Amino acid sequence: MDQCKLLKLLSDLPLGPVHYLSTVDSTNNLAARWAEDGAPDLTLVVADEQTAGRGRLSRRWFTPPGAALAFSLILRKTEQNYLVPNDSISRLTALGAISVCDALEQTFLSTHPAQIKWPNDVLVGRRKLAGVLTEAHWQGDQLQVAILGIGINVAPKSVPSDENLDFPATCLESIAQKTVDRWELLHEVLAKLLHWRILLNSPKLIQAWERRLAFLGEQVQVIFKDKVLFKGQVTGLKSDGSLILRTRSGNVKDLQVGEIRLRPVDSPSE
Ligand code: BT5
Repeated sequence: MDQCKLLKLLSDLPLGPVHYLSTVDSTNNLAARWAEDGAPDLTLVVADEQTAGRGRLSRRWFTPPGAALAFSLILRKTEQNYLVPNDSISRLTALGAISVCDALEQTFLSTHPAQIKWPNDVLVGRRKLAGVLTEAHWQGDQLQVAILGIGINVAPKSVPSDENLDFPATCLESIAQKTVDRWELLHEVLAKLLHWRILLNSPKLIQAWERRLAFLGEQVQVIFKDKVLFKGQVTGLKSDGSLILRTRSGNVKDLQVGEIRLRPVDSPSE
């Protein structure tokens, strides 16, 4: 891939400026710097390799060259396009995760359902295939810009070794059992993102997220700083994207996006 080919590939989509880099520290870092310099809504940064790709809470995201998709989209409040209310930032993460799931199923995985492990992981066959990192930039108490970063494992080389993982991982080619054109997938994910962006503040987004919720009806462990806080059954989502769980004693708890991780109770890693 190169800048010219990428522009051509994405020319039918109403995006902002599109940038391709063969290597970068993190597409989210670069997008954030450009956003600060005024880069417009829907500016896209795509990299073949990230040397310091990031997950949530300073965790690492592994992106070796030639094997994965790593990109960030600048979402800016404009006259035509709004963002989300300040208390609904998790909708932006859902926008990314739902678009990845839809695109996977529409292109290479029509027989393998993709699910969302709340709040930001895309799972196929209960293994992590993609992750979403949303970073919000505020002006006073107003959300002005969000950087939506997406990493998708395509070829087997993109999957980190087990000792670097806190949840089992996989890649698209292992599931699809064939070679995959990652740029075709990029095009489809972006097309889905543009579709769902219009529905960002609609109940439809939460409904689509809930339909794809991993472990729905199952018992999970809620983990905070490597400690199991409690166990509960996943029962759904609230309209702000918080996760609803019912504990064994019948109490209903909501989880806000934060330093929380979920594990199915039967997880071999626990
Ligand atoms: C995420 O964080 O899953 C968000 C990942 C977002 C990556 C994209 S790539 C483009 C953009 N630029 C960036 O710098 N980031 C975004 P989290 O839920 O915190 O998961 C991080 C954890 O996933 C790590 O601690 C590892 O255990 C695991 N991990 C790291 N690399 C992985 C990979 N390639 N596949 C599966 N799991 C991985």
